[in-house]
Amino acid sequence: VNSSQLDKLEGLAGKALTGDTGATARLLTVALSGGESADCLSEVLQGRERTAHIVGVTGPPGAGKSTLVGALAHAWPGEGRTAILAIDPTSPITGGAILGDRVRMKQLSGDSRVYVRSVASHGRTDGLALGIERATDVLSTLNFDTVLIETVGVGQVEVEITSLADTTVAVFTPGQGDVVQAVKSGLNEVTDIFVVNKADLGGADSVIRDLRRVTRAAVESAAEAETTWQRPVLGTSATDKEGLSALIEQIGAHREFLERSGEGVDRRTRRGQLQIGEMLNARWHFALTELMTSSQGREMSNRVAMGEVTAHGVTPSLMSELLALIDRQDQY
Ligand SMILES: Nc1nc2c(ncn2[C@@H]2O[C@H](COP(=O)(O)OP(=O)(O)OP(=O)(O)O)[C@@H](O)[C@H]2O)c(=O)[nH]1
Ligand SMILES: [Mg+2]
Repeated sequence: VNSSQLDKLEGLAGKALTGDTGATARLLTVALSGGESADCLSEVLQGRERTAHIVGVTGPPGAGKSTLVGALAHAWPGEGRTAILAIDPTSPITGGAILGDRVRMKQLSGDSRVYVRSVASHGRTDGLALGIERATDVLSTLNFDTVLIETVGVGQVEVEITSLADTTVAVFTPGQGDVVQAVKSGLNEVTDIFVVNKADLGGADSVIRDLRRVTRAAVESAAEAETTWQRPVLGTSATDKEGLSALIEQIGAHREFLERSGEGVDRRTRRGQLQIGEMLNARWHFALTELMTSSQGREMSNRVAMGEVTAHGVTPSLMSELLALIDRQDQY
């Protein structure tokens, strides 16, 4: 690894730790663009404490996620710093990124406890953005108390966010159709806190009631109650700043629950599994492509197709070829 690059990234990380927003922005750019420098950054941050609580905010388009996330960060009590990673659609039609940014800029100008970064989704269809896992990891080493991630409202369930967040908040609005149905078809399992935003427009009460009915977990004993999170359903008005402290309180309660029940360790472990799995998958696929397009691979494939040998029969020898290829990749 290039040592001058390591030094540069070390320097930026040092500055970012003291709250330097320019340095923070540059580190995030490195993380988001991926490649060798991003790997280098991961190395620099290796061994540092990851203390931030990561909160994912998801929900359908226009539910008020950007407004809510900005208002929450601003209303957060104490001196702790909050980072917002807002994944905005890159659509030239809706101008999502620009609109969302404008909303947040207006809310947050002058609040030095809050750092905001918009990230373009660049065609990733799961509501996240390329490099977002690494960007989140970077922020969690930089003395932020909370990292709020707003996912793109692509109109479907953004389940992927739950592999990244400690706490997942789903935002709905009254009068957007059958919320209960939407929740039943997948969001129920992965959401920790339900929010019915735009409560100022009326009609929120019945949606809240319906949601409470379908999301309540069955608990049979006191011991089970200790280890079962009862997903709260809250009404908010992001524009009128109503219900924000109740939501902040529930996010804190869920954070405590994760610690107390051991569920937090499980979630972090799953995150690590995904990271390792992605890395191994990439290496494996690279080697597999190399092997199958080699003359040996093509000849073997042809013989399998002609019925001279079986795929099952050639697997052991191909497997050792693959491992040898991966070994050779390591030498570079
Ligand atoms: N009446 C009312 N309007 C709200 C509330 N929260 C947000 N809005 C409005 O709803 C519109 C959409 O808000 P955004 O915060 O951009 O919604 P979003 O979920 O981030 O939208 P996308 O990122 O495009 O999916 C804006 O015009 C907001 O001003 C609320 O609590 N009450
Ligand atoms: Mg938004």
